[in-house]
Amino acid sequence: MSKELRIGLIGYGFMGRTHSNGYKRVGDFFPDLAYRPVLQTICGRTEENAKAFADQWGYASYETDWRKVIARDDIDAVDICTPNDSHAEIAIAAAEAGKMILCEKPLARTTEEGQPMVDAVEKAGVANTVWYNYRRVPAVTLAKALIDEGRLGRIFHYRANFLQDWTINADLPQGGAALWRLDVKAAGSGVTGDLLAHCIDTAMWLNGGIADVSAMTETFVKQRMHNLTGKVEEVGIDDACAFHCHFDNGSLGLFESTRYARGHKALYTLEINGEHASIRWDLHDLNRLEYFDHRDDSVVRGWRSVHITDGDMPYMDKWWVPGLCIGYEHTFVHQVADFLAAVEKGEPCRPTFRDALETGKVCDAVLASARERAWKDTGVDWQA
Ligand code: SOE
Repeated sequence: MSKELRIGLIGYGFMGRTHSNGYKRVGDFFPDLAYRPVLQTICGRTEENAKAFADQWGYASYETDWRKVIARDDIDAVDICTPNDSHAEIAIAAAEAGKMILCEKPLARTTEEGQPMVDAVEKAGVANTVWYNYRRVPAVTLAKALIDEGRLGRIFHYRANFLQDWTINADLPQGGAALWRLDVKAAGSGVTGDLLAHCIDTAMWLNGGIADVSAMTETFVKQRMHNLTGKVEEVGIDDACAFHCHFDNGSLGLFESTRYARGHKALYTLEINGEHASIRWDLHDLNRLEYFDHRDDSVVRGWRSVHITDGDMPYMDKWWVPGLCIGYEHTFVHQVADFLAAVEKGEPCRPTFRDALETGKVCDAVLASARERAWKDTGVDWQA
């Protein structure tokens, strides 16, 4: 008989839905876990919306003040899905109340804001994780295994892009419900904290720490109407960012992200070139991992497109039969499963708050480098 792990979800936007789906599905597909999430309460500021979300997703109750969620004795874990500017306050209060915490990425707007969050969870000794979900795409998880086995040999290059096009319209306002990602006060930064943070998390997981960076950013639309003030205000986020870097292992990195790449909705791609082999992956074709191995016989040497659906691939024994695909939403189910397994074993669920702080250090260095037009050391201390 599994034990209940009662969830208090704070925030009911896009991420509130992806996480809720993870909690709901996990028990059906990972039946051997010792813990079972219970959708205990959902919290949002607008009562009507919080109640509607609770009804739709099957939460037992709703709240309109996150402090009440944290004060409740019947909540074991707090899941933070609010805009970035409230992560720190909620996480620190939750840790002090002894709750486990699952926090949406990025951890915080800056390293300075994130450090007390790390201190709070470590002092309280509570389980914690940050939802960098792309680690849990089976093809990406497999890439990690292939790299760790040494199949690629020495790594020379790491390349990643995350391209979108949803903010090109100059009439799009900033701030408020769905558009807080355009408001620097709420988000902290633009594509750097929102999209490159994903690329940086995956990159350091696969290839180790990033030592220094040189970056450029651009804000293409400099003023937008602010939904909360009704006034036209300066835009403080970066619409596009490109940086290159050195990894601790001596390899070179090249990263680009923008929300102005017409035609690209969420194109996250990565490529790693090693001495023996290379790996490529693309979010739009997420069940495939491309692999080239120079050690193959020359007559058959070439890029292999491996369909990651067989039961011996990461996570895939839990899903369908070989040949049948899974999607974006499954990465959140995997993260919940890994979190529950980690709680059971008393082990950290990576990326922890501390791991996510290191990603934040790279983001801070990228933004500082762009601002000052100079190379910046990141100060990252990456723990494999
Ligand atoms: C932004 O559009 C966004 O929703 C990010 O916030 C997510 O983290 C990313 O996975 C998809 O794009």
